[in-house]
Amino acid sequence: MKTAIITGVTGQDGSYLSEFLLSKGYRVVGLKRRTSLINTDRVDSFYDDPNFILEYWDLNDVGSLYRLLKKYNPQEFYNLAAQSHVRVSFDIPEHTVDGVALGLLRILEAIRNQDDPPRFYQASSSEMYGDAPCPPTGYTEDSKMTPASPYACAKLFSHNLVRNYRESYDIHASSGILFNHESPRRGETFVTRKITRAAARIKLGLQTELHLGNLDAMRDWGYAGDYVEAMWMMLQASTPDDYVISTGETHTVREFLEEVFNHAELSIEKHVRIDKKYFRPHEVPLLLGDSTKAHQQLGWKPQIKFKNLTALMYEEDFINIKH
Ligand code: NAP
Ligand code: F7E
Repeated sequence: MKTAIITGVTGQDGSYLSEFLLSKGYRVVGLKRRTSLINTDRVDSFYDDPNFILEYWDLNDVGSLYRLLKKYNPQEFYNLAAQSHVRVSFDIPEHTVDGVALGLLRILEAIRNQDDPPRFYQASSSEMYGDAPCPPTGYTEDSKMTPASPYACAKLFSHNLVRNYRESYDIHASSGILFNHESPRRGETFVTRKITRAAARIKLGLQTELHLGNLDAMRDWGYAGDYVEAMWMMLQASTPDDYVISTGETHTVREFLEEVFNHAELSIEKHVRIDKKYFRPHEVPLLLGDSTKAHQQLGWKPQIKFKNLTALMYEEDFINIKH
């Protein structure tokens, strides 16, 4: 039986990846930080699976990392933990950068010092492109990157560090440059989930207004369940590499809003207000990814695209809030 360690297991991607690996017969060791309230909602459905183990750890905790690597001797290690909210990274830059950049450095150092280092996956991000000019068919692995937030700067540092460790120490370390991916388990303050949740609550008479920021920003939105499979595929490849994971479609926040509100038969004019507090000091105006390399070399393709994604997120929020 293979063992995989996943950091950030309580997050959106951590929960989908755990389910996926458990279904493939892995033993999954999920690392979570201590919180004052229980935050295992996303892993509750497989919490009792005998092959699923939770351990405490934090991105700044080097000692526990060495102990856990020794205890479980994993074949695969997925680093998904991060303060992942771009807007919040302007408010708490030091915390964000310490976790995303130095946290990753700590993990890579521990891994390269193992007798038999696990294969390693790093959660890189399309935010690393920032406001660099976008080619008509989308950003590729080789496109210029000009990150536009503390979060994105730290992710680019980490992205470069993974390549540096791969080349310097011959470890199997890959980075997935994942474009925005969403699901009913998406954090409630990211724009897609904020919209689907508010639409469901308005429909059910629990809320009257939804306050949003910049509706003109464009994103390449995919489905988290599809994207975690790409992470696993990267670690099964004979050689490590970097891969863009995206749908190849881009839409404005306004289009996402319209799609959901039309589906719910709600009026945007009546319920939506623009609020300056949700604008960012530096916006990333357009993200569009070209995942040709992942398709050709890994055989990966997204299954769920924009229209189905908006409907599935709204429907699940509606059902859960109603009950
Ligand atoms: P998420 O839902 O925000 O989950 C982040 C996870 O990291 C949570 O489990 C969180 O724990 C944990 N975490 C945060 N700070 C930590 C710390 N100091 N020590 C230990 N754990 C910590 O993020 P996601 O959407 O699943 O994304 C997974 C990864 O992919 C992140 O690295 C993100 O930056 C990156 N990424 C995401 C996207 C996307 O569109 N979703 C795109 C590209 C890259 P709590 O549950 O306790 O908060
Ligand atoms: O914003 C605009 C906002 O916070 C998307 C993270 O997973 O994906 C995510 O980062 C767009 C931005 O995601 C609101 O200005 C308008 O242009 O949902 P978001 P993000 O910043 O793209 C990348 C790939 C990651 O790596 C990150 O970890 O929507 N927007 N009004 C709003 N955004 C929010 N959050 N809230 C609003 O009210």
